[in-house]
Amino acid sequence: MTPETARPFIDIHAPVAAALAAGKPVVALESTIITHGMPYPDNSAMAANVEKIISNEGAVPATIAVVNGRIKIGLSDGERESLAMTGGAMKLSRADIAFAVAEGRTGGTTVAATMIAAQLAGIKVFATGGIGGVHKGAEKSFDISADLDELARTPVIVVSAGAKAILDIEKTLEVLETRGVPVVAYGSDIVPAFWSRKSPYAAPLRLDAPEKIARLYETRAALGLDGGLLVANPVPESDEIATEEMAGYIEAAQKAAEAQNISGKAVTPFLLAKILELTNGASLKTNIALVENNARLAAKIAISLAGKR
Ligand code: PSU
Ligand code: MN
Repeated sequence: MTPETARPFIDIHAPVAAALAAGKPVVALESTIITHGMPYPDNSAMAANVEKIISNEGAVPATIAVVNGRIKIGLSDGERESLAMTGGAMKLSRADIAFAVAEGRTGGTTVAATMIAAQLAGIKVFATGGIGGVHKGAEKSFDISADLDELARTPVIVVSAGAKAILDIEKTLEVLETRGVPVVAYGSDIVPAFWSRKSPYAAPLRLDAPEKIARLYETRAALGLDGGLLVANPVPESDEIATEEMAGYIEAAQKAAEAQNISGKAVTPFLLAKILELTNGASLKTNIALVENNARLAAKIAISLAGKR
């Protein structure tokens, strides 16, 4: 798909189209976190709130999804609410976004599919919670998220709280390095672990200002280096759950997944739901806080990039 041939399949929400035409800052948001990552109505409130945060920062939010076969770049309040309520939405990555379009289906876009759609629309910055990565036990299951390959090929800045701690963070970092993806910890020497501010791993790169992240992105483009940039933004201290505390919940969730033979696309949503249950909702509160924190930083990066032209 090139932007030209993709155009007939894409609907750009009016405020997003206006911002893009004027060179104003736009921040893309994913929707698997809405359809598969959080329960209703928390997902709906989170999605609306994150958009508001981006607007308040001075950028234009564009929540991306596939609705009845249309690639939506930005949703109206009503479209966003009905997506949050949809029971049967697909989980769309690079492998199945075209299927959903061709078959007129509805789905939430993962980090990978959201990057693809953002790139088609000309959006350079994208905020999420945590990226997919190398699952624990991947040496047996081969379960490695398509998000990693997408980061290697599609030039979009992805602002995350690191890789979800349900993953093998060390192997995830190794794959990102092999595939040439810069991993930049924001204001930290340590890679964050989603619900916790710290993992056991040193940050491959560190930057302390949104302008510096924008400059790194432009420098990579100028050097002809393909692919995206992963920003790992630690969750605010007041919202974190300590690494040691999370470890127990993660292990229990993993055991439950094994016992119930959960595999493939179902693994991440299952683990997130299980952890929510085990933490009595505390993990969800943290998840929402970190997405909001990432939206704020993504808006600042987009503003810096827009100011450069
Ligand atoms: N971050 C969250 N919740 C989520 C996800 C990310 O806070 O539900 C989603 C993202 O869309 C990510 C996907 O791309 O999980 C990864 O799924 P998989 O491991 O199957 O590639
Ligand atoms: Mn997977």
